[in-house]
Amino acid sequence: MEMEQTWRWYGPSDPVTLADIRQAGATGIVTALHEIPIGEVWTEEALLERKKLIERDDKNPLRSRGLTWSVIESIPVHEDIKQGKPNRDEWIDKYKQSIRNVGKVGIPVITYNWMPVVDWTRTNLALELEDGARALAFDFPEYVAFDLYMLQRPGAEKEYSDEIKDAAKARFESMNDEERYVLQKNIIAGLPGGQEGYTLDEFRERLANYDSIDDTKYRQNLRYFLEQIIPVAIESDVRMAIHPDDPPISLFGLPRVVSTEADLQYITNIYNSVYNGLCICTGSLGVRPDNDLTGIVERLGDKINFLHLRSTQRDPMGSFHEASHLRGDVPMYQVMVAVLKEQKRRHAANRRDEQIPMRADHGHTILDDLKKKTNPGYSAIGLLRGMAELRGLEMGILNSGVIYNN
Ligand code: DNO
Repeated sequence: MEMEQTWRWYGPSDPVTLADIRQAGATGIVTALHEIPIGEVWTEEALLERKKLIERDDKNPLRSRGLTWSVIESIPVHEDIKQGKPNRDEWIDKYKQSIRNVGKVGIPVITYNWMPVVDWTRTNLALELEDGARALAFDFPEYVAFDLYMLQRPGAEKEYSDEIKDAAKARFESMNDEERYVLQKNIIAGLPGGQEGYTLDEFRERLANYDSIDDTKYRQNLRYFLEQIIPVAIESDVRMAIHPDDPPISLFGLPRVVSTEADLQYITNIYNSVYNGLCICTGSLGVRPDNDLTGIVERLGDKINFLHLRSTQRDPMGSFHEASHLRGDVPMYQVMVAVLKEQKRRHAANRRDEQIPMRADHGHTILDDLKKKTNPGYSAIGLLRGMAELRGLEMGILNSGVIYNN
């Protein structure tokens, strides 16, 4: 059985249309009600309306378009819950209500993340590769340059080696004002699908909220949240999928607790249920050489509710850029074999969630899209290339006998 092929759609304002997605061959839509402020309840009406828009034919609403809203990515978690503030229960109650409403309209999976203050983070949204394609990148010395010279975070210089600090200084000095502004914007102004953006001062204030929250405390806050919401997810038949930290290292001295296999084990053990599951993002986890991606899929496979397939290419300074889907440091063949074996196990166990939703994540900007305005990482042609490659790899594996004859 093939995985369920899905595509992230940013809603009615996405330059990539539902008709485009259909032509790309996806059958599942991954989206969110991005217009709802973080923390507020997603009502049944708003969910249903969006679901109809996705699933029904534009011209003949009695007909299906051939797409299903299969995954919500994401319902963001309010900062007061993450920080464990005294009023967190009020926000948790709203989150529970959203889960119930999602269950009522029949969307099976909710993705969320537990990254403090910033969602996914990059320094460069258009790194030019040798073939002229543009890729998302995280340049560690540039990030350190921002931290030390623009944010001027107290105590930051103690956290980096001399080698990195020298590289950061050289980088900063070589940049003009415009380049510095773009760097700041890329890091804190918010990327598509992420949290809201900040000015430098707002960002400093947000960071200060975490002055007394270390990894241990932050993990306890996650435990508290999961102990509250997972029973509701079970009742509502909605499987939760936590997305790993991207990148999987501490940024700005903030706590980071969803970066390694041990972190994922800890989380799945908090409440041992498929409803307390994972979104395995190979590109995020793959930035750490100590993450054994194939092993993670083998050992935690039964908890995978969603897959982001993409690859990253690391360098020795701690930087990385997004590679094409079958290149880079992610062993995509082995990962996919492990995923397909997991689906086989689910089939044998008569699990309803045998077919795991996957999406090609973060394509390169290529061809005509280089001339268009696109959402960074989400231009149609690059994602189409990624998805086509992944689909071919999957078909090759399924027909090779590796999964079903051994
Ligand atoms: C980036 C995405 C993230 C992800 C959230 C999940 O492309 O992978 O923004 O959607 O972190 O909550």
